[in-house]
Amino acid sequence: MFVDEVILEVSAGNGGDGCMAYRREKYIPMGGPYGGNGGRGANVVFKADGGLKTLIDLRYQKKIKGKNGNNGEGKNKHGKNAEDTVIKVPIGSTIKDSDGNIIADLLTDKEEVIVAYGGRGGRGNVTLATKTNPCPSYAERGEPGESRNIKVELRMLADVGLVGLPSVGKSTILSMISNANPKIASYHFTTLSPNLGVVKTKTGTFTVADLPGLIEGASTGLGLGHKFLKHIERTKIIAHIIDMSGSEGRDPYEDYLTIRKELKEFSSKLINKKEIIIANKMDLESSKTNLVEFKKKINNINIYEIEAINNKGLDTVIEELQKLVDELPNEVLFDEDIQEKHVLYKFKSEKPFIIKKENNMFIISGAKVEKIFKMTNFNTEEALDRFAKKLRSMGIDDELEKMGVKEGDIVKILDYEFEYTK
Ligand SMILES: Nc1nc2c(ncn2[C@@H]2O[C@H](COP(=O)(O)OP(=O)(O)OP(=O)(O)O)[C@@H](O)[C@H]2O)c(=O)[nH]1
Ligand SMILES: [Mg+2]
Repeated sequence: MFVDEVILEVSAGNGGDGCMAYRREKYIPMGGPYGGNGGRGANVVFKADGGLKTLIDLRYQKKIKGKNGNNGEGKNKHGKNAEDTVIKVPIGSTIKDSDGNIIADLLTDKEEVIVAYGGRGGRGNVTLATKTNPCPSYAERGEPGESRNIKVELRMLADVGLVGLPSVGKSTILSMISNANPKIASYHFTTLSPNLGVVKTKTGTFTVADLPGLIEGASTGLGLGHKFLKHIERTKIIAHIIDMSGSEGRDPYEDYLTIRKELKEFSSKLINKKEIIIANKMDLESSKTNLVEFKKKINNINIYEIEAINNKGLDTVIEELQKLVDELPNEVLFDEDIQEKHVLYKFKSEKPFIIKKENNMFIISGAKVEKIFKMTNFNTEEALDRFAKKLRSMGIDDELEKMGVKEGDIVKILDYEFEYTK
């Protein structure tokens, strides 16, 4: 799979509830309010981590939930804010909302974005005290944390791209050095889309993309064309694979030139990339003499001799690749595909409420009104009054009147039903 993707539900933590308490101390008669505020709920944060290569760790985690803030306590003690939940993803991860809008592209190491905001803590009765109501008998509940469905996509930024003519052994190499199981066969164009593998070496890991074979004229659309070359624009290293045996009747040096020409025609970026040359099929008879000729023509560039099929010579190759991967800077380019689809992410300005009439019941919904509802603790008359006032100030009563509400009709918010009184 070239684009690694995971669908997740993320919920930030709820705010802690505010506390309703009175000061009761010896010799202090009318102690006044003494309840502290709740703490903020955890944000869910996604952070790019240069050490990660795939989204595999997220695949088994369908839901991510941030911790709730602590509740406020008496003696005006505020609840603690919850620590953010930080999810590490590889560099190159794109996070989208359920409509496909991009929330963030994490393109540099340690870059981070808040994907779901934690709820604020509810206010305790100390904070809620006003001149007209110096000792409220209610406190707010914590604000619910934001919850949303997201998709995380990784445009695989392979460290190394395996490039070469068809049937030179690219997929065989990938199967030997990595966890991948690509299809291998003696006919051309066995590989139709890029395969990715993760290589573990003594000192680290890197990723390799095995690309479909290129042929002369690929840049003009022959064979599978060059559409896959754009994937290696983002790689650090090109590993150029050559069938040194000339088993299909071609000259290995000509093969080398053909591929270089196609790379160059595709883009100057590719031709200037760090390249290593791998001579494969060294088990076949003609390979030794061909290699001598090849080396003469190419001016002693270091060439790695391998027999992919027998897993020979590959240890040296992967050690060298690991070294280069560690040395070279991360090349993270903006993919045009991403840019095209990139829209500025904005919260839709929501209507504060919607009222639907069903028989004699009025159902009120909307993010704002539901939030006020969830933050209200309905255990005292005063809290209920305050809730009613808030609805009135939002214009809900006026709207209900317009819709013909009568005394005693049922008004419903979420699961809560109450009778309408003027
Ligand atoms: N003798 C010999 N044959 C090899 C070696 N490596 C691969 N082959 C054979 O070469 C053929 C092509 O191998 P693949 O790995 O499928 O080649 P590819 O470059 O991925 O080919 P495409 O996906 O079609 O571009 C297969 O029959 C392999 O068994 C090798 O070191 N020696
Ligand atoms: Mg292949």
